[in-house]
Amino acid sequence: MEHITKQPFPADFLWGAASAAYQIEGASGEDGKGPSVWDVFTKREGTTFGGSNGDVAVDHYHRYKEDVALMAEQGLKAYRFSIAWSRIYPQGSGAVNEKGLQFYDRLINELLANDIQPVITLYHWDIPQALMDRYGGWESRQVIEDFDAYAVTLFKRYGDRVRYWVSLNEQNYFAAYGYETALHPPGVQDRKRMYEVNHIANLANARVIQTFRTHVPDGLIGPSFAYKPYYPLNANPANMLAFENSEDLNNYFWMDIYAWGRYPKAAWKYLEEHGLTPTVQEGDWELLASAKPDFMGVNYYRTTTVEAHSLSGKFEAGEKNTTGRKGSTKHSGIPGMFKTVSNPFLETTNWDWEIDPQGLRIGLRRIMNRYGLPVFITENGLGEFDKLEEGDVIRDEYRIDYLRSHIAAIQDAISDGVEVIGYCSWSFTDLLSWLNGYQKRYGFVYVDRDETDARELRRIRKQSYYWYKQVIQSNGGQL
Ligand code: BGP
Repeated sequence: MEHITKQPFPADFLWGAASAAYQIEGASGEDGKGPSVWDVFTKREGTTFGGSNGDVAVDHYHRYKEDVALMAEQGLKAYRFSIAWSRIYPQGSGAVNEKGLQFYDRLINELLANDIQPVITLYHWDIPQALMDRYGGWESRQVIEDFDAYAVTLFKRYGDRVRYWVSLNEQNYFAAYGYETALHPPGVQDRKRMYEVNHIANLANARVIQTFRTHVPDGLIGPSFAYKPYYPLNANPANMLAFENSEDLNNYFWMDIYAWGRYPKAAWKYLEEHGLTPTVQEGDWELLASAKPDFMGVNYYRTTTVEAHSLSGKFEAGEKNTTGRKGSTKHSGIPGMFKTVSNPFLETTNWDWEIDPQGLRIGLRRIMNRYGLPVFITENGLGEFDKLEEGDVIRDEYRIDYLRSHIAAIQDAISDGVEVIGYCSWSFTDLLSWLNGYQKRYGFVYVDRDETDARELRRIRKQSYYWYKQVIQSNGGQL
C-alpha cells in the first residue's frame, strides 16, 4: 500500500539503543559475580571467532557513566540492557549478591538522571553456570522457580523506577542454537531436547509475566522474539506451502504461545509425527494462556526465503558465516517442511544477512493482524567492518542507509495501522558479537579494541551517531 500522507511517529515514541550484559560489561568475576554459561563456553577451543570472549568486553561495568553521557548527548529516550543473572545470584539461586544489585542501581539512576528510560531484559542468554551444573539449566523445570525468584528480586528492587521490561531475549535462538545446532552453550545437537528446553522456557516466561503483574502493576512487559519473516521463493503452490510450514514452525511456534498460550496446529502435528513433542504436564496450558504480554518485542535483522523440501531430503542444520567472508553461509532444510534459499531480489551484508527494510513492515503487519498487540522493536541494526580513519573518523554511511530505510519502513507500518511503541537500535557502543568477535561492529560509538587486544577501549562517535541524534531530535521527521 502506498500512502498519500504518512503518519508521524507518536510523540512519546521510545527512540533507543540496545545491548546485553555479556556483550558489554566485562568485569566477569568482579564484585562477587559467578560464572555464566558464556564465561565457560567461550573458553572452549574453537567455539568463537578468534577465541574472543566477554572477560573485558567493552568494560561497560567500569565505564557506564561515560557511556550514559554519550547516550544523553545523542538524545536517547530509552536504553535497553540486560541484567547478568549471575551477578545477582552467583550460584543461580540462594544467596543474593548485593554488590551486583548495586551496579544496576547505579546504571538505572544514571539513566534516569539523564531522562533516558531504562528497558531491562531479564535474560539475555547468560544462565548461571551453577544451574547448568546442578540440574542442566533450561532442561529442568526447577529453572522456572529459580528464574522467577531472580525476576522477583529485580521487580522489587527496580520496579519503582523502571517501566519497560523484556522477559526472555530470543528464546527461539537460545533454544535452537543451544540444543539444535550446538553453536551456543551447552553445545548440544538434539532436536527433542531442544523442544523440551523451549517448552520449559515458555513456562518460565509465562510465570514471570504473571508475577510481574503483582510487583510492577504499572509496568509493561513482553518477550523479545528474533523475528525473521519468511517468503516463498515464488508462486509455485509447493513453495507457498513450504512458506506456511516455515512460518508455523519457526515463527508462530513462539509467538502464538506468547500471545495465546498454544502452539500452531500444523507445527505440533509435525513434532508428533517425528517424536519431538515436549512433555506437557497438568496445568501447563492454563499457565501459558494466562500470561499475555503487553507488547511483542521484535528483534528484526532480515527475512528468509524458502522452497519445498521433500521428506526424502536431508536435514541440514545450515552453516553460519562467522567470519564476514561473503558467501560462506550454508542453507538449512527440514525434510517434508522447507529449505532456505537465496532471495534473488535482496542484497546481503558481508555476513550474508539479507537487507530487507520492507520485510520489517511486512512482519509488523503480520503481528498486528494476527495478535493485535503493540510492537516494541527491541533490536535492529547492521553488523559490519568499520574503519577508524585518521582524526578519529568513522564513515559508516552503509549503517546510516540501513537504519534510515528500516526506520522509514516502521513509519510505513505505523501508517498502515501498526502500533509501534519504540525502536532500539542494536547497538549503542560496539560490543562483542557472540560468535563473530569484535570485528563485526554494530554501534553508534566505536570502541577501539580487537579480538584479543583491549587496548584503551576508547569511545569514538561514528557518523551514524550524529545522524541518529538528528533523527531523535526531529522525532523521525528528518531521516
Ligand atoms: C541478536 C542478539 C544480540 C546480537 C544480535 C546481532 O540475535 O539478541 O545479542 O548479538 O543478534 O547478532 P550477531 O552478534 O550474531 O551479529
